[in-house]
Amino acid sequence: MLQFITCGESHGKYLSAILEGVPSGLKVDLEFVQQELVRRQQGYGRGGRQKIEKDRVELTGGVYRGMTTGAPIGFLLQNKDVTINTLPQLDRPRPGHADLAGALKYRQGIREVLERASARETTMRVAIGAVCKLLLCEFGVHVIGHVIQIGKARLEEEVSFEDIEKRREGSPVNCVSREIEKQMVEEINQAMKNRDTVGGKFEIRVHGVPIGLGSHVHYKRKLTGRIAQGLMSMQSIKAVEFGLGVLEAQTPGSKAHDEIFYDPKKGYYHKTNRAGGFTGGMTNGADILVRATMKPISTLRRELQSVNMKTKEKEKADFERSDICAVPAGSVIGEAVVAFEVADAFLEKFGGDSTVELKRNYDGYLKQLKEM
Ligand code: EPS
Repeated sequence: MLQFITCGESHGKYLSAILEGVPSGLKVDLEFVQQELVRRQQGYGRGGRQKIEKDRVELTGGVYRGMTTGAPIGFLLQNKDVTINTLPQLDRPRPGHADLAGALKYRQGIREVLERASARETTMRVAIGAVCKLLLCEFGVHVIGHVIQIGKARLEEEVSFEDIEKRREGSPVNCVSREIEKQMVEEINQAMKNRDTVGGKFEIRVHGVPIGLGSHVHYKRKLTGRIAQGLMSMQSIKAVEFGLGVLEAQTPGSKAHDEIFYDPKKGYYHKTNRAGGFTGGMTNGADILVRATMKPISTLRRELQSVNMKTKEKEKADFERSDICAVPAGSVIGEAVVAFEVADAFLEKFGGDSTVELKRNYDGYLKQLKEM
C-alpha cells in the first residue's frame, strides 16, 4: 500500500524522497518530522559531519494546509557539506564497506559507490518514518526504540514501553539505564582511543498494535519478514531477531511459547511476549518486539588491509571522516523503518483513501473481534 523511493548522494546538493499511499486527512506536524531528524543526528560517538549539518526537510507535495491530500508526499533536504565534486577519488576499498563490490559491479570509482551507500540516505527514511508514526499515532499505535548494547556493555533487564519512554530521555546513547549508559560511553571512548569503531544492538517496541497485521497465507505478506527486510536494508545491520530471538534455540517448547488466556473485557490475550508480538507472521496483539544488530562502522582510523585498485598493490584501506559508533542513531532509524512497515500493513488491512474511511474500517474490525 505504502511505497517510497529515496534519491541523493551523501555529499550532493540534496537528499529527496517520495512517499506514496498515505490517505488524505492526516495532520502533518512538520516540527515533529524535524525533531525526528534532529534525534537521528545525535548520539555519543557520531562523526564530524553532524556538526556541519542541520537536517531539516521541506515538503514538496502531497500536503496542503498541513493536511495530507492522498497524493504522493515529497521530501527535500539540502545538504550543507556539498563537496561531491571536490572530494578525491579513492583507490583503496574499505573492508566491510560497499566500496569494492559496488565499484566492480557498476564499473565505477569508489567515490560514486560510497556517496550512495552512505548512511546519510537514512535522513529520508527518518522523515518518511515520521509521517508513518503520525498516521499510526491516530490509531493509538506507538513506535519506540532504545539501545541495548554497545560493544560489551549490555542491558540485561527487560523494559516496558512506558519504561523506555521515560528512562531513555536525555541519554547520549539512547539507553534506559544510567549505569549501562556509562559502560557504553566507555566502550565508545575505548574504541576512539584504539582508533577503532564499535557496533551494538537496539530494540524497537511497537505498542497498541491490533491483532492481525500481516498474514500467514503468503510469504510476502508475513509482517515479520517485511520488518526484517526493512531493518536488514539499513546500512550496517547484520542480524534481526523477534522476541526470544536467537535464544529460541536453547529454550524448551514449554518455555518458548505464549500461553493463551481469555477475559470478557480484554478478549484473548497472552501474559508473556516470548514471540515478540508475532505468530504466523501476524501480529498477536502484544507489543512488537524486534532487535537489530549493527556491525562496527567500516571506516577505521586504524586502517585495514586492502588493495590499490589502480596498481593492484597491497595497501592500507582509505580513511575518510567517520563515526566511531552510530548505534544510537541506528535506534532512531530503526524506529522509522519499523513505523513504515507497520503503517504499510495497517493500510493493507484497513484500507481507505481518507483517514476517516480508514478509521471506520478499523473500528468495524475491532467490533468484529469482540464477536469472536
Ligand atoms: C552520515 C553522514 C556521513 C557519515 C555516516 C553517516 O558523513 P561523512 O561521510 O560526510 O562523514 O558520518 O556515513 C557512514 C557511516 C558511512 O559509512 O558512509 C549521516 O548523516 O548519517
